[in-house]
Amino acid sequence: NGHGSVVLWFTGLSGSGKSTIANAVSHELFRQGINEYVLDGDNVRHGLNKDLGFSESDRNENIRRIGEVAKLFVDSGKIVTTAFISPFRSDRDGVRALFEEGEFVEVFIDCPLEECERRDPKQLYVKARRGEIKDFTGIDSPYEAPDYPEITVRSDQFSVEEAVEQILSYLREKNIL
Ligand code: GGZ
Repeated sequence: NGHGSVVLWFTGLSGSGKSTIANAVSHELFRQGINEYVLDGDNVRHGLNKDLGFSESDRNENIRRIGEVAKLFVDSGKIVTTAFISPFRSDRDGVRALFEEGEFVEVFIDCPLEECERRDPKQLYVKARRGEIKDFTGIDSPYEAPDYPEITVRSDQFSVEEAVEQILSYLREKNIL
């Protein structure tokens, strides 16, 4: 398998489509016989990071650990996709600094808050607006959009299939695939 090893580091609001697009990219890479893995809330926040909540310091630690795990996967030769809000620029830049040039591909899943709130698949925004969940990203906790992401996906304007194609064409262009 002559592919490069990189981390596709997704960042974006809750409900922006990170997990959906990450899993669709994963499915397509797997179909192409590529050695890949997805880290997301389901396999990380329920296990390795189950001691962490959503305070700023817990999010810092969540992202720091995920960055270190992603680094291990990249060292093992995989393409790893991560799907976490990762709201703080300094945390994402700290992860970027663990990697060689070109190994860290920041993928901004850009979707306006109003659209994420309209989708609200888990009714979390409704609860956050009512004050039933506190420190909710975009409501009473900040989201710092990346200044120079390698890829920006406007998930409110393009389909999941188009988003996957946008990401795969970047990987082909950079000779990662
Ligand atoms: C943001 C929260 C919160 C708060 C629970 N703020 O849409 P989801 O449900 O499935 O994804 C969100 C997920 C965010 O976890 P991350 O590990 O990605 O966050 S971070 O990178 O900031 O550490 C949401 C749910 O957990 N959730 N409470 N207060 N999202």
